[in-house]
Amino acid sequence: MKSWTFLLGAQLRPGGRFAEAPGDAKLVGMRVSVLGLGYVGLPTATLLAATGHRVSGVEPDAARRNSIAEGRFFAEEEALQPLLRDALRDGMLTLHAAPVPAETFVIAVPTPLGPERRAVLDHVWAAADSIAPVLAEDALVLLESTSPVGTTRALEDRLREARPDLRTLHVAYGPERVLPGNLLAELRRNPRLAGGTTEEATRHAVSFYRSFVEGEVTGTDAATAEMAKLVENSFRDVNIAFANEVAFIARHHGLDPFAVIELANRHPRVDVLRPGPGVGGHCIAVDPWFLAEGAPDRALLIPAARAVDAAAREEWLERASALCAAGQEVICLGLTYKADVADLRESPALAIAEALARRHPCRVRVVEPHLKHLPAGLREATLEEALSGEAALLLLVDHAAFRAVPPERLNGRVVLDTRGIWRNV
Ligand code: SAJ
Repeated sequence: MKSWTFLLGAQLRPGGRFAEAPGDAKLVGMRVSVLGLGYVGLPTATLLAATGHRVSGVEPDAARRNSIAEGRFFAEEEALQPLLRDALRDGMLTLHAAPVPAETFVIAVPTPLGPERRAVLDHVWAAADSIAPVLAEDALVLLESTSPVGTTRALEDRLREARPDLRTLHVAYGPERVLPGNLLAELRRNPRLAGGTTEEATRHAVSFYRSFVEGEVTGTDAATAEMAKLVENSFRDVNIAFANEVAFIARHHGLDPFAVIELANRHPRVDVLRPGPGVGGHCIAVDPWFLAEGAPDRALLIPAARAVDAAAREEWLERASALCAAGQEVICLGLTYKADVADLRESPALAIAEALARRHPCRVRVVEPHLKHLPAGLREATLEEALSGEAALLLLVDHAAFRAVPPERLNGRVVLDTRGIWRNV
């Protein structure tokens, strides 16, 4: 039985699914199926359930389903845990290996980068094929996975081909903008886009997001929403690459790049980002290629930015490697892709530490306070060992624990600080 209700006095149109909702009317109590319970899918499913939707979370990986059921998944996302526990306990969120019927389907599956630097959409197509048999008339299908321009339209074509019997189907793109480390708050508060393949689909998608998101929801068409998402992360990638190029040039002149950038940023319209050992995470290092693949001949800056990123990794690897070759032990501080998360996806710190350890197996150890176990092949050191010994220190991640090191403990030590947090010692 359909049981959604509108809040704030809006009317439910008999037989309709999204009545014209006056003002800020909100839709709750809908059956929503979220496909893929990862970084985006799990917080989304949890927030939807907390808002009053009845959510079926679809995750084919049994081990991940179990660890979600036991509250062991994303334990570092502290704000998420109580909401997730409540949603599971109250039965507002149920876990499934395959899709069950629902009014709205949210596809939040991975879209990795393939060997040709093109998006691999296999998981999206598999998700589409899995929901096709359970789609009902008037269903809303939302793609949230980061995807090249045109994917939502292709998704709709695939669903229509599988279900030619459906008269009405609404398909839209609803990109996420969450920052790992603060998933729930970002999901709730960030403004977001919703772009349908038709105006009606856009309207339905906007209503859906307004039902659980506090940030402004802007409607657009599917292709514009797809490209806007790619532009956001490419903008960051290109700007971090610029910061790294500034760092190369500053070091060439014997200058401190962080001091140069700090002073340049005193200009009211300048905001250079921070140089580092390169960009990691599943989004920023990947999405620029999805943007470029749509028009490879027109993408000049994006591949250049990616090349600068590779050069930043290379520079720090070579500098540390030279120390090892001269007989020095090097302790790498940090492995994760950014500060204060336990996430190793596309981490430049991990890539540098692993390459260094492969070259000099006996001379490299690693401190990573956010991981219980280091990846195979890396030898562990404690922060205290790093600070009290003679080894050179390669600071790769600006974790709070490393920021808190008193400057006097680094006196007289050989320090390679990729992040600029110890540069004044
Ligand atoms: N980094 C630098 N210098 C900086 C800022 C970041 O080297 O000045 C590095 C970080 O160390 C890290 C990488 O960039 O390796 C990315 O970190 P991040 O915090 O900038 O972003 P992510 O990957 O955690 O999340 C991004 C966000 N996108 C933008 O800020 C435009 C987030 O809002 C997106 O939702 C997310 O990608 C995503 O899922 O697409």
